[in-house]
Amino acid sequence: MAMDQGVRIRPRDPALVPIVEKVEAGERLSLGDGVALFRTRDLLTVGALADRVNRRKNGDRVFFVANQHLNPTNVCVLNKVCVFCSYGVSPTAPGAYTMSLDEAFAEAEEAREIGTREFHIVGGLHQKLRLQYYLDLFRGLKERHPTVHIKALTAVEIAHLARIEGMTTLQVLQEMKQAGVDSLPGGGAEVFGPAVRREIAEKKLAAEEWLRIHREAHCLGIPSNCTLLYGHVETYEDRVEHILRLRELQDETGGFLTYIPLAYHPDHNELGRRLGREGTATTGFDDLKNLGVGRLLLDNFGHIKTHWIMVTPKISQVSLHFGVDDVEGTVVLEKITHAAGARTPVGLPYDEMVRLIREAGKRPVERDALYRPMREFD
Ligand code: V47
Ligand code: SF4
Repeated sequence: MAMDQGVRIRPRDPALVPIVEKVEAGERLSLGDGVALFRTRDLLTVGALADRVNRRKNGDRVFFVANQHLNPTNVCVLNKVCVFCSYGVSPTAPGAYTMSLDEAFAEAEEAREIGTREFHIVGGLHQKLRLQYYLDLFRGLKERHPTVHIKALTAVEIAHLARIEGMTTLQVLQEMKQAGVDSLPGGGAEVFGPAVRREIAEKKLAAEEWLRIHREAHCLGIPSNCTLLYGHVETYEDRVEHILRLRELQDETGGFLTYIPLAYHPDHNELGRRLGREGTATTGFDDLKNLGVGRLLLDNFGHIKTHWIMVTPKISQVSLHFGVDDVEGTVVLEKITHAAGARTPVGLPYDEMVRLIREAGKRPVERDALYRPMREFD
């Protein structure tokens, strides 16, 4: 493939020379390339390369969405299993909550005033909340907000509902689609490598199951997102192998909309205590690295999303020159990362999203959940 005419990138780290050549020739990067990119201290070369790839795909447009997170319950049967999570709790824990449908509809009412285009709905795996509750929630939301896209339930929640209902995950997905679900969020993937999974989420849905459920969704015409939880016990090889499995599924289905690396937050959870990491989140260097390397390895993805909630709005803004074209959205009220010590705001006003993008010298585009432009700014 012919490369763009930009100035030749000259890495300071000689290990990156063959990678620069490959990217300039439009060649796909390998496992070894990915590991070298994570290992290098030459962050600016990673950023320049990722920026070049992103500009080829998205020009100087940066997307954001007016979205609203809804978390129906924090009660989760896996609260002792996912040792990295501070959100999921037992039903008797202080602060445990489960929304009635009316409470969820009332929280969603804010959508009318602030122009929400997407509900992002995820939560814990509640032993007693049946599939019908979720189907009623989706139908009720669609009735009340017919133009708002519903992005709901991680593969882990879908597998849980299938298990308690004695259904297949495909059947659950079909019911969800009929009830108005338009796409799936990318959570629950964590790190696919079995050794890491054993350490941070033993007995949680295996990698193969997570990938199978996303494949099923794609086959039903439900697009989805995908994630990697980084910054805990995983190695660079674990990160790259995980990303390459996502690339493989994307080659097969084309159903992923975007990739979102998630920065591990160590407060108020077992893993943070075990690692002696409380109060020390990931560094800006590693946050930018994960975004840039994601852009470079996932050559078949249209978009790379920074979750500003986890890496701060400032790092997200800088990442717009490190291969990122999507700054998530307004969010309104985030709970999962804040339970684990995030010090970022729980939501950002629409105008602030526009300002962050503009000040980075990029063109803000308010998108819908499927990346169709809704409003473009100069
Ligand atoms: O699945 C849990 C992660 C995920 C912690 O699809 C943690 O557009 C960091 O998936 N530190 C939920 N991460 C969030 C998620 C997401 C977020 C934004 C956008 C999208 C999307 C998806 O959060 C969980 C888990 O992987 N998580 N605990 C923690 N302590
Ligand atoms: Fe439950 Fe999800 Fe937290 Fe695991 S990450 S404990 S499945 S809420």
